[in-house]
Amino acid sequence: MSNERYIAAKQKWAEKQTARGIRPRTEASADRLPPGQKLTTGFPVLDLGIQPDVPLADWSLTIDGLVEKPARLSWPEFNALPQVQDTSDFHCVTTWSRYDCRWGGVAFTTLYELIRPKPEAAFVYFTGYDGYSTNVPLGNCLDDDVLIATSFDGAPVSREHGGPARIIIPKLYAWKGSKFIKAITFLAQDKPGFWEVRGYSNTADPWKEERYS
Ligand SMILES: Nc1nc2c(c(=O)[nH]1)N[C@H]1C(S)=C(S)[C@@H](COP(=O)(O)O)O[C@H]1N2
Ligand SMILES: [Mo]
Repeated sequence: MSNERYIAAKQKWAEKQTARGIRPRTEASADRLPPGQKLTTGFPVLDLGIQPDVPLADWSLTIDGLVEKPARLSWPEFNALPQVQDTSDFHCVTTWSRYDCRWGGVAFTTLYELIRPKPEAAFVYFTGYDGYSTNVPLGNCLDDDVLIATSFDGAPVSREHGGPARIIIPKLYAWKGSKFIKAITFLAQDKPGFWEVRGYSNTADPWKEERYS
């Protein structure tokens, strides 16, 4: 991970913050729906048949692997980190997309600063309380719209949608964002997650229709 890329991400983030979380859309709507997707106004639920009940008193987020300062944050500690809001579109590989999801929580870059990945860290492995996992290159995680979300449309993220906290990576298909997030591990080598070992694309770019490999 080059420092340059990190600084560029931080700069974009700072620019956006001046707009106080309001993100004007300049693209024509025709450019907004990735190929093969259909717009939905509902919010379908996709999970492994398990929606774990994690009482806030028992919740923690572990950040470990190739980092200078591993952390295990309690719910109050996590929520004391700087909070951000971001509105983004959500694309599920099963062909539905939902526009203008209003997420609030902690920017991935905030965690990055807190735990300081070692130079050899190049991949991030996410684990959920339901046993789910997924893998993403570190570079994708440093985009200004990536966050650990605790609110959706101004209310706490519901259990069915991955509460207490879930990962949002808008530029990738939604399976790359773990619901019920439990641990974030920094790795030197890529390690395929739950769907990635079951034939889903490793890269998951909706604009390139990287659905299955
Ligand atoms: N922990 C966990 N995260 C997950 C999943 C899951 O089954 N477990 N499903 C993924 C898939 S395939 C999608 S499309 C989205 C669905 O999020 P939603 O249920 O809030 O629509 O979560 C992703 N993250
Ligand atoms: Mo999905």
